[in-house]
Amino acid sequence: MFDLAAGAQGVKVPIDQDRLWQRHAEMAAFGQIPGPRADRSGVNRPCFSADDIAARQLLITWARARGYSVHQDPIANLFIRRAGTTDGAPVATGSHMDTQPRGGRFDGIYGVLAGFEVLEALDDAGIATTHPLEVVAWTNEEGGRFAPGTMGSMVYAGAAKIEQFLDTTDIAGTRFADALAATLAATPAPVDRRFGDAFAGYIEAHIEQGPRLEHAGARIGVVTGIQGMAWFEVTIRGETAHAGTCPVGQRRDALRAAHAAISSLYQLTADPDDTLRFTIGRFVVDPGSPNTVPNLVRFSIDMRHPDPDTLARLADAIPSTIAGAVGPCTAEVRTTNRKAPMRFDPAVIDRVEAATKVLGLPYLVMPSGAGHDAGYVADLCPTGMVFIPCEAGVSHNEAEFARPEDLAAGAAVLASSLLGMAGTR
Ligand code: HGY
Ligand code: MN
Ligand code: MN
Repeated sequence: MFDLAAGAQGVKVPIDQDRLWQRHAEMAAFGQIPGPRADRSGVNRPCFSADDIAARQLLITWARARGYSVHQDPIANLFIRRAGTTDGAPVATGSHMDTQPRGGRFDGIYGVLAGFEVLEALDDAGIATTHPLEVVAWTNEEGGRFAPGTMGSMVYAGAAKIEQFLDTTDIAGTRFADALAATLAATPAPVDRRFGDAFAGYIEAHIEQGPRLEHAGARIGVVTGIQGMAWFEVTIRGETAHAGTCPVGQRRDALRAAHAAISSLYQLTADPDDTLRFTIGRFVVDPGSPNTVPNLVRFSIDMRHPDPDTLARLADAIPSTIAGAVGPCTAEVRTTNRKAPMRFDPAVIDRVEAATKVLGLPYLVMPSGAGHDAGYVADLCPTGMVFIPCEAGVSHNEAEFARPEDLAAGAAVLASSLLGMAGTR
């Protein structure tokens, strides 16, 4: 048990470390893939996959067993509600249940399960809160199947309209709208929540997904904000030709053009300080035949930086850099997501830091390199995040690992911080 000290108006909330660890093991079974060791399998649980739906159904089963109410909104964000002594705006927590294709057992799901553990621990301790508490599982945070990521929190917070995403397709050609309809129908919860319904506050627990906490010997990250990001989808078009007969000088070779464009982009984004993050994670070549000159290449760009001006300058230079490199081919550059660096609410940052201090946990005050749903929820209400370390900072990788005692410590800080917001009798 991880006893919560007086951080939250002196109440003791026993976080059950074993229960929290066991719930992670049960959720990791949905989409399990081999990992570096038998006890460290990875997870491939794309948004709205059968495994994602099964994980949602299991969470709802656990919630119903505790007497919590369960709700969805029209983009299938899932809300688990523990009643308060009043019916005011809930204090919320949560994260996402979908994973990367070669994902880990903690990215996203930890925030959902830590939040759920707080609700259960409050029940076990007989503690009532003034505000209702809600755990939210946000739809499609990762964006691995349907780009961009953070669709659920973006739409809920009003940063995008659901109509923008309905015709998005995955690599198999399935429309987001069709997968969404199937998920809503398969999830035993009424679609009775509206986008933008108020929260009194929101705190998300997440693994750091980087090495800073581990290097600093810290067990908690008090998160100050999230760096900016810009996502693009680039389409380069040429013309198919015979690989054996067509002279190179007469070709409109989309792959050769893509190679030139990407070389120019790596020059544009070279950063001796290694602060900029520039990633081409998806690359598709058509028709993909060894003896046909490619006529189409599609690739993704994920670019991030903590400074808004640097990010904007480089993002604005991407279309012209590509256009100048593709020779006889044509290029289309579509921005699929753009978010400036953001800071969390100072009062929430202070609350998380105070709870961490009371619990006597070594901590680091730090920004987040990874994107999170909290980045959008912050547009709706006072928001913050709690980080825990993950081994060697490894994430978006089957080897992702977090210690049971750190999962519990993060949940204890979360409990104390949420209680401070939700009020107790
Ligand atoms: O990409 C991100 O930053 C998040 O982990 N999905
Ligand atoms: Mn995540
Ligand atoms: Mn992730």
